[in-house]
Amino acid sequence: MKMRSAVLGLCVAAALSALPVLADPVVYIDLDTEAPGIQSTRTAVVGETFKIYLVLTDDGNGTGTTTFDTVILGVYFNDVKPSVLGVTSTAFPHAGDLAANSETVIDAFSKQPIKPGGEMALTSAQGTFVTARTTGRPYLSTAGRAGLIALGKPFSISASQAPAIFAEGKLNAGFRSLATGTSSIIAAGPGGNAEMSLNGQPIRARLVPGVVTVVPPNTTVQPHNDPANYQGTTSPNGNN
Ligand SMILES: [Ca+2]
Repeated sequence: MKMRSAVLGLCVAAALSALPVLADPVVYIDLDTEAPGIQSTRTAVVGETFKIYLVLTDDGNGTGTTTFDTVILGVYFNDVKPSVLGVTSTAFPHAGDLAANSETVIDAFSKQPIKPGGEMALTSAQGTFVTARTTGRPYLSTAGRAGLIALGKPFSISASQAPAIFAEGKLNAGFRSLATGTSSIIAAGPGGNAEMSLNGQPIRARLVPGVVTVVPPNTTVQPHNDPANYQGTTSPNGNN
């Protein structure tokens, strides 16, 4: 019996190693659009409004390049309690430099051509909440979903390129008065769908949330450009 399971294990291992190793796209939330690099944490005082970037990278696994013709992301937050973060219904996201990654890019919902900086159509993501993959808690709020489609040549991101900004959005801290607390923010394919696709084939991404701590008014907040938060920086003093 032991021998049989060992042989079976070898067969499974051989079958797994024969599978193509796919590139591994990653979706980050950059919580500080002013500071270079990706900041995954920040502190905000009640009433503060701040911008975020939804950033796509490829972590270099497998082929090291991800090609896709469609990307649709919903933004979700308030996984600990309601109203720590909120959005203004009149604040629409703007397309990032990914909109220039292919010759002809259209908004996934308005179907209109779009360039970097262009206002994106925002579609309700109500009823498509996702559960935080890391904590198992459901997200209570959503900013809606937006998307880009490349006509012709697909989008391409690789580990050797700078991270591509999908969109810039805006969030309010302490959406109801004195809603202090913590919230993670995640960008994910809505309704359990994949984040991207190519010719209709779904491509799942690894999702890295940003974590915001909302503190009472008149709290002194340290600058957000703490080098320890830089992606890829391991030295706490940022000297490496
Ligand atoms: Ca940044």
